[in-house]
Amino acid sequence: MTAVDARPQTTTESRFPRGFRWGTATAAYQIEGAAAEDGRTPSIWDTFSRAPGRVRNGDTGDIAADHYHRMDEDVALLKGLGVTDYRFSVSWPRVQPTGRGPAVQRGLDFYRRLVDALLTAGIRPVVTLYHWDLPQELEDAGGWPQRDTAGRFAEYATIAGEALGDRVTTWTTLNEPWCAAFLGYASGVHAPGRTDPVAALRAAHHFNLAHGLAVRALRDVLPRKSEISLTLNLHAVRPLRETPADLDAVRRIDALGNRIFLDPIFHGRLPEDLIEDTASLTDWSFVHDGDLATASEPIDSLGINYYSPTVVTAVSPAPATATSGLSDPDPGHDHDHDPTGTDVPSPWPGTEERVRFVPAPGPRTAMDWPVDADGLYELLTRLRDELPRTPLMVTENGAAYDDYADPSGAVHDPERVAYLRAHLAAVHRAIAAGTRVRGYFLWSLLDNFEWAYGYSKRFGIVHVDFATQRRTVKDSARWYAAVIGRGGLA
Ligand code: IFM
Repeated sequence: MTAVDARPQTTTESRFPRGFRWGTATAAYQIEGAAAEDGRTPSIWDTFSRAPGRVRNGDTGDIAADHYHRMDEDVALLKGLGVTDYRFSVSWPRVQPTGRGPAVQRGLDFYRRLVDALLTAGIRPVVTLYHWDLPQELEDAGGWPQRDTAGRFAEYATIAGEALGDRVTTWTTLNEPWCAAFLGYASGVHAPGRTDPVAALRAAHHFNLAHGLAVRALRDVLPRKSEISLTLNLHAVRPLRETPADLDAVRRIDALGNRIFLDPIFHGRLPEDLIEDTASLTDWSFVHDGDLATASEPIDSLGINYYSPTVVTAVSPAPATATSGLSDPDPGHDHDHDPTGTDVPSPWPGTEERVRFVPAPGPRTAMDWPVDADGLYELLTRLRDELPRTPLMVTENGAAYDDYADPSGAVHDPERVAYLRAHLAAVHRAIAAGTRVRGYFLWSLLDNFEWAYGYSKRFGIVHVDFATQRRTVKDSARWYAAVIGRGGLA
């Protein structure tokens, strides 16, 4: 432990820098509902959630938290929290239903109203362009494994930038392309539910390309002071043991989970070890000349989403030795497991024979994800060292617990408060250790549609009764408001 780690968390020492951005985050399909209103057409998540057995309880985002109709109430909640920023995503099929051609003004009007309401409340809007809701027509044309989708995305970025760029200063191109590529196209537990490892690798590359094309498109239409970013769910990967074999397992997962995006976007190259590790699957000839230069178009900051660490061990040819003393294999975390409880293909193409995921120790959230704030500190300080000039934002962090409103109407969620406190302390330690973290966005403002888990997992600091759409502020929301008010942890 370093000297910085050992310092006690007193009130003074846990104050965050002046100007620190305190936010909450949401995503369109998870909260908006109004799935067929004002010209919106189905996205891959509308289709996926309707397919039998794909989403727990057959839940869909048709109504979700009905944010489309309750936007004013939700902005009032944000104002009550005292957040400086609010991160939300624009639904592509709401503003450009077929994924090509002209925009639908009624769809854009919703976001214009939202942005205006936020600005009136003194809250800075932070827009994510892609949080997984690809227009179904583009999936029908091949989806993200198809190169043309990257070009379509740039066109959509232009539409959104032209409509909102006069009032939105912070833009994020993609949210968690790892999940969209590998859970969507390799393990199939996310939309569109395909299980083709090569398609997933192609999708990952086309996300990098789409990001770079969108950065260029946005720079063309946004005012010069605008800030452009992207958000990655980087994996804090640890070896089970400090052996060369386990360290090699870490290297493989780091390549496929982290450097597959970091290297193209920040260095204009693909990791050589990734190309070698996946050589039996693809020769990467879908990467064309100039793609990596496009992907590495300079950006202004990097968003990090962090929930829990990943522990790996090398697969040994002698299973009795490899498994002794270990718990059951963990297929990874962050949605890597199938919520329906059945076996699914690995979301880690090319590593299946070599790497085993191991449950990390410690308490767990309702997602069964381990609570380990040190992983966030590890990621942030790694980025401090590897990308010293890039400001960082924690664009998502939070936890699901089995919350309920008690007879008095209160929602007590002490475990979430403990989780948030530990992770904010980790952010604070990282800042004290010289990491340029500019903001923290709590996931999530509202209980919402948790993808393949449907409404069974509650991440909100505001409870939503999905039968009545009644919002109830949880204890964690009051706690977060107090943290924001004092500018740090007590
Ligand atoms: O709900 C998701 C979000 O959409 C993306 N990041 C992880 C969250 C919790 O699973």
